[in-house]
Amino acid sequence: ANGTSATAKLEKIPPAAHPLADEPAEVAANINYHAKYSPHFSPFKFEPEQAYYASAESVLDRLVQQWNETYLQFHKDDPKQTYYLSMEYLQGRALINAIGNLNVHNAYADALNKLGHDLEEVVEQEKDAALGNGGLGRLASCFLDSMATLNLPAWGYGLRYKYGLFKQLITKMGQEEIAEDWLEKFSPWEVVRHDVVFPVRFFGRVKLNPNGSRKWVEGEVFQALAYDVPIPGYKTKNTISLRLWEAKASSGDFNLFQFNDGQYESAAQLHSRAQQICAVLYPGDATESGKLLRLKQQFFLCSASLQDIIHRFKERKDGKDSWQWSEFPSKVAVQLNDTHPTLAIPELMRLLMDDEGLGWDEAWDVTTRTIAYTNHTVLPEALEKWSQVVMWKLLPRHMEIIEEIDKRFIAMIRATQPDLESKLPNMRILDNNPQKPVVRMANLCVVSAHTVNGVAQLHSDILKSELFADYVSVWPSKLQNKTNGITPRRWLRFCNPELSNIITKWLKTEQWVTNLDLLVGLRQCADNADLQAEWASAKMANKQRLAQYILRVTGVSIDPNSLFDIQVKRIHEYKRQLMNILGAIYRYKKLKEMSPDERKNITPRTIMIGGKAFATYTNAKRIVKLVNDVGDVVNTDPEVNSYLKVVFIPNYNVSVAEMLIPGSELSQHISTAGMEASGTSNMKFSLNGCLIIGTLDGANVEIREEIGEENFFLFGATADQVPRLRKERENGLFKPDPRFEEAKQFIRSGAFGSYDYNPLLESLEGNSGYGRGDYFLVGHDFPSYMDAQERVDAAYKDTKKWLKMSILSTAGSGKFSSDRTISQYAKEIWNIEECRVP
Ligand code: HBZ
Repeated sequence: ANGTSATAKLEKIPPAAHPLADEPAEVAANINYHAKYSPHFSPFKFEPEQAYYASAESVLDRLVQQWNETYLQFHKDDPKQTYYLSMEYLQGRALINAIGNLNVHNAYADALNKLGHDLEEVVEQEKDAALGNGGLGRLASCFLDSMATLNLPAWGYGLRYKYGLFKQLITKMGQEEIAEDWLEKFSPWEVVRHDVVFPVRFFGRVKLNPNGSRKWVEGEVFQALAYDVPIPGYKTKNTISLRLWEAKASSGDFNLFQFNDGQYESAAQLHSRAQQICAVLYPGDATESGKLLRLKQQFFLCSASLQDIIHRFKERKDGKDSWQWSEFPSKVAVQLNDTHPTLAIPELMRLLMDDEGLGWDEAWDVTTRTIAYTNHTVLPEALEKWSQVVMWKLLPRHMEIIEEIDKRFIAMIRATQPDLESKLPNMRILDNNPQKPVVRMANLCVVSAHTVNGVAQLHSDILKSELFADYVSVWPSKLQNKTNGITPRRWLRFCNPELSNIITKWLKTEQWVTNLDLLVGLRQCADNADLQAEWASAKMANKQRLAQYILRVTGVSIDPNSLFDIQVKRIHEYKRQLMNILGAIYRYKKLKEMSPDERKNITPRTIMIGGKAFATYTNAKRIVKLVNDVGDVVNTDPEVNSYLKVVFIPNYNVSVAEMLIPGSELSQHISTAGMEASGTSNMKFSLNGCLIIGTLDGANVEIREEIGEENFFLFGATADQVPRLRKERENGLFKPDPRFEEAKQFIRSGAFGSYDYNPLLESLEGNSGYGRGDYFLVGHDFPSYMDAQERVDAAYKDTKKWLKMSILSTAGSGKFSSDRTISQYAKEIWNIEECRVP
């Protein structure tokens, strides 16, 4: 009662202190307030770092207000809501994005000036939040930005890893990984919610109740504690949440008796076990190693999130009649970001049956109408399979439920489509191979979700015709396509203000930031000499900034007048960074053979390659080493280094991307056709007026369609040719191109040092012990790749033509806004509508 009356009193007193006005003087006063009173650092120091924290805290003041209004609105209107479950979010920096979305950029720039600081320098104090590996994690972050901007009632759920993606150091040995504690100082963007806590159980056993119901009991129970991160929409009050769970032990789990007895470690055993759960992001980007801890993480996310979702569903029904579970799917949509959160399926079944008392049929109906699944890969080694033995131990009740889903699926097929009998061993969820019985998570998702989607048209077509082909006749409309997108706020408006201003000037509106299709308006002025001149000068400014950055982090000086050619993404054999570096090696060798006069006709190039290799992926690490070794030789060769530089960009991450992409002129998206589900950096480069050299793979296909085939440097086999070409390769029918042989031979000659590159080279050969007989068809595609590179050089010499192509790339990128993607998910999968704060 005391608390309530105190709250009533508080509401009568108008909040004093720092007003949230947009005038620089008041913003400065607010930053000043936080600098003085922050509990996190001394008030006597006001270096850029303190200026960053104080600015962030002052921005959070604004966000908290909008955030509260948003949730009041959601609570009042009680619309259907979407919950995006993802093991990864690659958020990058938040400050510059938040002040941009809040439309207070200039006010903060001026305010910091008044306080003796420079906004750009202050912004760079922030560590990237890298709770993801690559494209899949960054996609989740772009989606959150779009969901907020489109005023959708939506939440992101994830885990609060202490150590996100490792930091990459480049040494004489190649890549080295350093753990990075992004929370070392503290994150000003999270709000811990001690009022939002749910128990999550592991191990234990299933108890049979006298009434026939079942209950999961005993084992270990941890607490999931919520940390909320605000996600502001662009120029809207709507601010949604990314809710990250942290694992804690209950205070009662601390054994005071043991501790007093001097047994410190065992006294705190459960506490240290709890800490392990969210200690590190799983650093895999393709392969799955059967780590129990990873399975624990996945279940932890699913269980905590679903308990929270169910709690909210019940809470909204407060005051009305008690809830109808059949209404749950008209209030809740759950999207699984790949199979990583698949355990949401049996966990929702368990909660509904064992805790809420529903029967199987009712629970199954609710579950399948709630859950949808996105697939991000067709690589067989990346399809998750969990050992049944491990699953029975860790999640015995869930295994019972999965067995039942499997059993009922088989019965359904036998009853309705007996012709599929021969396909059943591949379609069913359990693989009962006695050597290693496993649960196939993708199959569980396809059987249980109401919708399954791929992430680009070609990828979705492949899902239908190959990976999930057997299911198409069972559920003809379950498979959909949702071509990926990127947020135009972070990936153009904020990372490339120079180009953004030009676009706004020529389109005479800034509406393109939320309606990216308006970029087509640039088409009609692609030939305009004034636009081209402005376009060229923005690109040059960005190239100079990039050159300074490269000099600072690598010591290599690059020429802003050379063609800036970039490939940045996780290092993987299917992405074929090896083809890129072989091309660079061939180019270097030809330059060496030329006379000084002949060289004068050459288009100078700077080839930049960056990306992280999974720590145990040896061939990927060899590729990193090779790029660095080639760079060391080429860049210090005075004969040719004004025509060619090769630079490895260390520690590629979101912030580095924001610097590189605006300064790029050519980018490489050269995966073996059929293997890259979509790619999203291709969209970022294209949006920033960078031309693409690429294969007909993933979203490249659609980008080329949108920007026009004459503006895309295409090469290589198509996806439907790949199986035949692999067979021919196996059967010794492949005739290598002399350029390919020459490049490999040059490495073998020791031109780039004495490191043993044989395993890498042998992976490109027919039937080697190391490789898979050039499974990725580098040899087949190399000649057409080199031909396409010649077309690039020729096009670059014609500056007007190149600028026109660049403008047309931006003009044709409207489709690739994540606003478009998310609108499609909202309409075609989630069935949700906007809920806007007035
Ligand atoms: O998802 C990527 C795809 O390779 C890319 O083509 C697509 O554009 C992007 C977004 O749809 N996939 C990943 O990034 N996958 C992972 O990072 C990953 C992480 C953990 C795993 C497996 C894969 O266990």
